[in-house]
Amino acid sequence: MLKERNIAGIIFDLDGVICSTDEYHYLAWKFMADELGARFDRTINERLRGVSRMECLEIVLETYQGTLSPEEKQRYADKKNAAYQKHLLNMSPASLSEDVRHTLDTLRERGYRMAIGSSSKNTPLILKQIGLDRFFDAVADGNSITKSKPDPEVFLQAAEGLGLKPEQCLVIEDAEAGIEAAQKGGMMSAAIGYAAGLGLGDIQLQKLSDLLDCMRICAKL
Ligand code: B16
Ligand code: MG
Repeated sequence: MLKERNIAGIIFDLDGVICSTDEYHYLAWKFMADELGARFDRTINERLRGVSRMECLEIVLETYQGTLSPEEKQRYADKKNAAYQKHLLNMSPASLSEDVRHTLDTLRERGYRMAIGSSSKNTPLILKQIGLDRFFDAVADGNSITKSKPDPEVFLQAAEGLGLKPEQCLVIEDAEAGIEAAQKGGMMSAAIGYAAGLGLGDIQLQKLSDLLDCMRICAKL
């Protein structure tokens, strides 16, 4: 468990952990699926957590009757992203919950190194919108990786950016693919949201600030 490790770094997933952009992904894919006449609901949506945009499109197209060329697929992916970005542009520092802000500030005070490990190519935009573009010590995201979760690449990059070994890092994730990626990368994981509901990860959090007690217990041991 956590107490057996000397955790020095925390790697946060972005969508669904730091902010509720997972809901905006759902709304944008729903809009896209309706236009295509494909069936899309919240159960299918859970499979999109943590995986890349093009992989998401393939999942959305599973119930689509027609066939799309690679160019058409790219066009739909771009259209989904444009719909998604409209929501992102309405975000501001006020979109960050008090619970998340307090957790990040407290972990900073306690001296942890902190990184983002996200599959999203929109990571720089999101961090800017919520006022966290200068907060993290390292950012690994959809723009820097070649394989998305459940491959561990994004978390290994984040750990390297922090100057830490994987076993010194704890990953916070809401996605099944993200928890699997942390395990494959040799990192402990804390599940929140959807992944916590499935009982995944080494520990489960009801809210992000639950992490503060977990880390305090670890620090005392
Ligand atoms: P984009 P995370 C992931 O972000 C989302 O969970 C996933 O649903 C999305 O498809 C992926 O980012 C790519 O996002 O289209 O913005 O590049 O959870 O890894 O922070
Ligand atoms: Mg996520």
